[in-house]
Amino acid sequence: MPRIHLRPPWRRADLHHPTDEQIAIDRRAFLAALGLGGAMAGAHIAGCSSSPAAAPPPGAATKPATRGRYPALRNPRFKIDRKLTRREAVLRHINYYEFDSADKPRAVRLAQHLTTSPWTVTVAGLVKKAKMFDIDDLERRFRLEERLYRHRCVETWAMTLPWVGFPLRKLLDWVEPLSGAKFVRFVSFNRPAEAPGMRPGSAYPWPYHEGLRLDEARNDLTLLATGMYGHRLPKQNGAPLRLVVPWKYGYKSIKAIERIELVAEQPPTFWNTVTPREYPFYSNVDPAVPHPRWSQAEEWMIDGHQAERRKTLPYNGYGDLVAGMYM
Ligand SMILES: Nc1nc2c(c(=O)[nH]1)N[C@H]1C(S)=C(S)[C@@H](COP(=O)(O)O)O[C@H]1N2
Ligand SMILES: [Mo]
Repeated sequence: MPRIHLRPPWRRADLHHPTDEQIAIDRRAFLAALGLGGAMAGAHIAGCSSSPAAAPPPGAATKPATRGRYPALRNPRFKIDRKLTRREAVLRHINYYEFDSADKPRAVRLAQHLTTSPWTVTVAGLVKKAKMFDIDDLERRFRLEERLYRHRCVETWAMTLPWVGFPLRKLLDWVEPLSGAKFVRFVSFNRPAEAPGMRPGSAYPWPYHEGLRLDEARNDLTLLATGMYGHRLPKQNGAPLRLVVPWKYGYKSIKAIERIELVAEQPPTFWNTVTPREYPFYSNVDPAVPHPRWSQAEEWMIDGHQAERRKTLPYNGYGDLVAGMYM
C-alpha cells in the first residue's frame, strides 16, 4: 500500500493544488458541515464566483451531508501533468443525454430533478453472491480514496479532476464472479418522468448502458465514484454512483448506475447501438485513430481556451497501466 497523505486537500501545498477559489469553496463547505459556516457563507460564495455576472451552477453552493467519509484521503500514486480543472467548470461542462446534453446549462438544471436518494444498486448475473445495496452500504464497506485523474471526451474537450471512490475490483471480489463471466455490463436509471431526454419518442436506446471486458473492469485504474472535489457527486456529474475509466473516451464512464451485471458475451453499449461506426466497444483514447468526423490528435481543457490545444496521449496518458491488456 503506498503512503497516503494525512492532510485534507485544501491544506496541501503540492504541484497539483486546486485553485484558491476551489480551496475557499471547499473550506466553506467543510465549516458549514461542522455547523461553523454561519453568516460568512454567503459572502464567500459571492467572492468565489468565477465571473461576477454568472450565478454559481446548481450544486456549487450546497453540498450533501458528508458523514465523515469526505474528503477522502488522496492516493498519491496517481499523478497529473496539469492543473486541476476548476470545480465550477466541471459542474457546468457536462454531457448527460437523459437531460438533453445539447444545451448544457439546461441539462445541469434538469438533472437536479433526478431523485438520487433512496437509490438501490443491484449486482447480478454470473456471480456467486448477487447483491442489492444502497450508497451508504457501499461507502461503509469500501474505503473511499481520492484520485486525480484526467478525463477525455470523444468531442476533444478534456479536464483533470479529483474523483472520490474505490476500485471496481473490490466490488467484483465481493460478489465473486463465476468462471463464465467475461464482461461487465452497466445500466443507468430508466425514469422518463424525471429525465426529459428519455421521453417516449426519443430515438435513443434507453436506459444508458455500457460495458467493459472483465480484465478492464478489474484494472487498478477503474473506479466506482461516489464523489468528486471532496464531496458526494453533484447530480449533473452522475450521482450517486458512476464509473470512471480514464483511459477510454468519456462516454464509457457511465453515470447514475443502477445495475451491474456479469455476463459471458460482449454486451451492447448505448453509443455503439446509436452509431456503431463512430463509437466502438473498446474506445481507448488514441490520437492516431480519428473520429469519422474529426481528428483526435489534439484536445483542449474546458477551463482554458480552445486555442490552447495539447497533443492527445495514447490511452489518455495511462498506457503504462493499461496497454498490457491489449497486446
Ligand atoms: N448515464 C449517462 N452517463 C454518461 C453520459 C450520459 O449521457 N448518460 N455521458 C457520458 C459522456 S459523453 C461523458 S464525456 C461523461 C461526462 O461526464 P461529466 O459530465 O461528469 O463531465 O459522462 C458519460 N456518462
Ligand atoms: Mo463524452
